[in-house]
Amino acid sequence: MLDVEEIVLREIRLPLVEPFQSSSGTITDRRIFLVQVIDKDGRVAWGECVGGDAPNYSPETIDTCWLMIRDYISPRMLERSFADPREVYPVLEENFLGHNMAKAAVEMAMWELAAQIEGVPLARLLGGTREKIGTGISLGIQKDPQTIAEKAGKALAQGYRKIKMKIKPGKDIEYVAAVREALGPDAPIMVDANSAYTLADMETLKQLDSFGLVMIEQPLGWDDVVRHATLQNELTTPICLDESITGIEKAEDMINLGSGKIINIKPGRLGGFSPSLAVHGLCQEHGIPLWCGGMLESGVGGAHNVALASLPNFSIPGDVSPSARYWEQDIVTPEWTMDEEGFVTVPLDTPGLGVTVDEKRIESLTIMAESITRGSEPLRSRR
Ligand code: OSB
Ligand code: MG
Repeated sequence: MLDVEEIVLREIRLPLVEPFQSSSGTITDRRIFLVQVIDKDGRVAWGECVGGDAPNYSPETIDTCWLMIRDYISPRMLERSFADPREVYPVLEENFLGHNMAKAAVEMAMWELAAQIEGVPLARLLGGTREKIGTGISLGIQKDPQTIAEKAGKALAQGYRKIKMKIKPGKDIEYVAAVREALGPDAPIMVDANSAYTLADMETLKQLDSFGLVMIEQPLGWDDVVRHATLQNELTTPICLDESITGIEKAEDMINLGSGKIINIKPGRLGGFSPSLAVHGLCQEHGIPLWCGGMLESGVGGAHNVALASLPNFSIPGDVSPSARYWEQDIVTPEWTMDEEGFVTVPLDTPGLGVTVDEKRIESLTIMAESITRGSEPLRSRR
């Protein structure tokens, strides 16, 4: 039985080892939002909310998530118990639109709590079958084509199995050409535009088609599936949707309209593990391959992503890079590592997350915290 007694929200800040630039902005310090779900027996399960500092990837931010978790999500977890983590998502969906990243942070912690109670690794509770997962890297926009080509070459030599580069108008064709030239014709490279183009950019987008990319991620509008279908008709390179796939119905639309051929699943964007599993099943039925995206998570969110990516239809290497690619020091032990072949090992020896969360370090890094229990008054009723 999942019987939650307290939910603790915490913000910590971790500087990235190098700033990360995409078409939507630059991140230097990641504001990391951790959620602790504590049950009546004192078990502690962790969630990480992937909301960003600004509403430039999705409409949510870390601050809107905080409000939603405190005032709308936590009360629903505290006022009842759950026999199964699959019951959590429907409760969060009832008369509660959007705010997927906020919902996901708690929903995923509830799955981890269930894994602890059942004494199984989270990966296995989710239905994962893999023992190791292929790893890719997402490289930010660099100052010139030579710099990105060097970084991509280094990543390939380190073993990464998929090299993704961010692009935006004006920093695209020459940059991709430089990377393709440096890495050779067979290297698995792809681009991610984070919604920076429109159909008016058709000429540029068609030029991208000539580089043998494994896919083009989210070239058009963040919630679009219609124009992406028009574009996919014009391209031979598969389109992969990220931002646009916010639920099972969007995935169905993509398949029915032909808006893309691959989906990047981020459980935060979808509202948690339950909707992610639903999209996984749908895509498996329709022969749509998946990979697990990343949101510059700490090792806590990384653990959730690794567990999900162990499911069978995650057949493309994910953006689940080792800790050292992001941080000087992660907040879990052991840190996430990658072998020379570009694989991360799925932890299967212990129940739950499979890594130990460094609570002492988190405590010392905490800049804001709030505890919610059954008696807590929501902000909206404070005077
Ligand atoms: O579009 O995949 C994206 C990071 C933040 C927000 C959006 C995206 C990303 C990344 C980084 O590409 C992936 C990672 O965590 O390594
Ligand atoms: Mg993306």
